[in-house]
Amino acid sequence: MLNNQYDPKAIEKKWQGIWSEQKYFKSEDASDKPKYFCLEMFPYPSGKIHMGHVRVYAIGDVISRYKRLRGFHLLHPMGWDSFGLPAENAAIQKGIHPAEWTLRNIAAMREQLKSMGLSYDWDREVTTCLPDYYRWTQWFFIKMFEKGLAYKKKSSVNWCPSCLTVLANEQVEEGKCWRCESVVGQKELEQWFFKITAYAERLLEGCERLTHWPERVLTMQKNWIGKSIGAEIDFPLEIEDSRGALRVFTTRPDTLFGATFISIAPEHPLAVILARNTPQEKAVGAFIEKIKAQDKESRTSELAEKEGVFTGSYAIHPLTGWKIPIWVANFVLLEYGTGAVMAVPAHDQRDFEFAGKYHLPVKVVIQNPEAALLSGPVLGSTDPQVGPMREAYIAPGVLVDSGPFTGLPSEEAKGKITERLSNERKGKAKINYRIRDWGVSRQRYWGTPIPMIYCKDCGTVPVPEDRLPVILPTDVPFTGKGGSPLAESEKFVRAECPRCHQEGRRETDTMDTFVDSSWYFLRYVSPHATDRPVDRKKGEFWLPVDQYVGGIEHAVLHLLYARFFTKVLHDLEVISIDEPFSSLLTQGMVIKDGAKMSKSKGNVVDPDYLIHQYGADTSRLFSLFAAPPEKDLEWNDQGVEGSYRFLNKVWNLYTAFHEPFNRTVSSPLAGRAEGKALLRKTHQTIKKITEDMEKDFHFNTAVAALMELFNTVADYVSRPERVEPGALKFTLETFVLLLSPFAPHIAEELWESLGEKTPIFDPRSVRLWPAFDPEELIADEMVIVIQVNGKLRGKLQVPYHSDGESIKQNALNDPKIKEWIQDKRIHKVIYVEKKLVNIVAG
Ligand code: ANZ
Ligand code: ZN
Repeated sequence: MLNNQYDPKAIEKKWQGIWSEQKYFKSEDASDKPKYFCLEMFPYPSGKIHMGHVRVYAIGDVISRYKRLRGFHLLHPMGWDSFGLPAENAAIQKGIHPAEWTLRNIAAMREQLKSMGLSYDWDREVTTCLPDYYRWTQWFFIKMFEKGLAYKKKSSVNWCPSCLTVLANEQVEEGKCWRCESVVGQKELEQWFFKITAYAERLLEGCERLTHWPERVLTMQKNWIGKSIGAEIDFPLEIEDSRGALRVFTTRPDTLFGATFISIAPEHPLAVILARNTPQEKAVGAFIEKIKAQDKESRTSELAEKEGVFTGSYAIHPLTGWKIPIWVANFVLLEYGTGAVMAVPAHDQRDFEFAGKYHLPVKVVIQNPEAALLSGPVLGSTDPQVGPMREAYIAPGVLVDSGPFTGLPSEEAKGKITERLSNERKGKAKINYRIRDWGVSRQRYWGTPIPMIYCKDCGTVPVPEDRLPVILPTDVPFTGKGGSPLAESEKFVRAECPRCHQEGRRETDTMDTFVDSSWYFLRYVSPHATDRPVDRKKGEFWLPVDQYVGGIEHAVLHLLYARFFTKVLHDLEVISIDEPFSSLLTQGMVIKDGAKMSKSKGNVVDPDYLIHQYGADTSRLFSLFAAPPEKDLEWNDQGVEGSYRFLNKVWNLYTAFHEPFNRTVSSPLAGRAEGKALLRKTHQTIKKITEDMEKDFHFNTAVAALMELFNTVADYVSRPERVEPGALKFTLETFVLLLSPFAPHIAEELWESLGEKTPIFDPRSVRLWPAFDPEELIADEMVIVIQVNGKLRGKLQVPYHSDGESIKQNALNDPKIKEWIQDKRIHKVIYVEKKLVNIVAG
């Protein structure tokens, strides 16, 4: 018997209790059913879930529950991305130890997630800050070190003066720290790097196989990897006691004859040397100092003012022998290509602006064959103005003024010129990648310690496997000042060299938290394995992740790093897959009053309040109904009220009508037209929702279809005398099953009220998702249009399965049609299947 009043609190508590006590969502590592690994990006344990979490976890839960009902064997786990800055900041500000702060937050958030009724296998929980997990993060680090994929080098790093830490390029947004928004500076440090560049080509190739990833994400990944096909060209130097050459990288060797100067990066080692003993020496020194103080992002942005200074020296053009001035320019990066560029102002916009500013010559070497001739002053001209060109001509075209290559199409000339340079040993074809190695050192406490020991005789020695994990010490003061906090712990720093046993020093940097999250999804496969990170056999059963759900903000970094790790671990034979996520869904943000919900904007809605006030089912239903998953969700109080009202109406209808179902149900289920129409609507809804779920997860239209079906039922039962119990029972059962992935608690309760003994999500129940009967989708009758000489003259209602001949006869015998054709000869009667009859008469 159902209560008269919908009481989400009571129902949700009851079903969450049953699910967890009877371990409905525990995943065994084998099954006859096909497996399905559904995963949402795990949260950082900040202390409280927010609406963004509600949204992403509701999406993942609907997919998981739907797949369960479709007969899949699910893995749906949850964990905590629990190393990171906020814990340490809390330690500095509030004096709580990061471990305590983090574990307390995890406990609170676990309860919140449980109150949403998410179908997780909580026995597989993974927590990256615990030694049983980070021990394997350290193990991977050592394996990568042994393979030459982890190495140390001195490099200029982004330094946040407020967080006092190194930031990865990706953590710098418009020159500011991604977390605290302080302006980022530069600092030289010895740093650990992962050689992701060694995997650039495979990461790029892999994109082709990711056919179930959003195009937008793939484009961002490809751009980040940034493959450029071109050439390296040597420009001999014209300075005393140097017979060397300045090497440039270009993607446009076809424009070689238009190179009128060379630009090098301010950090380029030749910058100072070239200026030495020239009148430019002082100016170059000052310029370099000025640029070094700026951060790279803003310096090289397209909008940044192009600036530079002449070095006082020249290089020789490799094919024409011309003398070409060498400049230092702010937009040239040392880390990319060779750190030097042959400037072709006529065909490169940055060079064009630079030439305009410093009155450098512009020489056109590519003409658009379809347009008026471009003209710019030629090299050596006394008129240094940029001429009639308003911007660089960057499109392909035909070569002019290019010696023996004049007249060639530019695409063809790229190869020809490269070939010639190559033959003369003045250059060669070259592929460059924009992606840089991944700097993983952090001068922070709350992260995975890097398991390395420095010995004055043996050098850099990894901690032996059987001595892992290197445990984070607890005797570290949190002042928020200075370098690595671990360096403050004497006990930690002093360590015996594993090779020669004399005293050495431990590495005191910890790893970027992106390292932790680069393999957590693999750990869910065998979360308790103590002798290996991932059980390979179990991995073969569960991997890859079939569906990954998370925010678009992770489109580049997390996803790229996770793909990189997967490939490395594949090569180490830890796992057999080499792409981690078969299908990716990137959900939109939750917006309120036109801005992303955030504490700083003061526009947050607390999920606790929502769940307390309306229940988990309403919260889930609202967040799934309000927008398609990949679009932003605009918060709206009425929407929540609406979802709540809907569930109340559903409840009330079932309370009123669960009586008749106890009667035996006859077959066929319906004899009357109304009953047949109800069954038809039910089958159509099954079809619609199944398609929405299968295709791009259109949960919002699926919920809309459910609401429509509900209205049809409500209308049907409004006149009890016409209700046929069979038809109603079928529809009410179906409706509950269709509702169950979205609002699982109320669905279980209603299912029980229908007299069902096995709960919907009981793993022992057989496949439950309803199937539609194609026959039932069809109406009994159909309407056929009758035309006479192509003009609409009447309509015919006939049984759906009528044959063409009898329809034609019916049309000819129709009294209205008879009037139109009475004095005419019938030439032809055409029947268009299930649509129309056309009578040709005259
Ligand atoms: C001559 C040229 C002529 C270029 C032309 C472009 C157009 P992507 O596609 O990003 O690889 N370049 C090379 N190294 C650079 C560096 N370290 N810093 C800044 N710019 C650099 O771009 C390659 C092009 O960017 C190269 O081709 C070079 O300019 C410039 F009509 O060479 B080009
Ligand atoms: Zn040693």
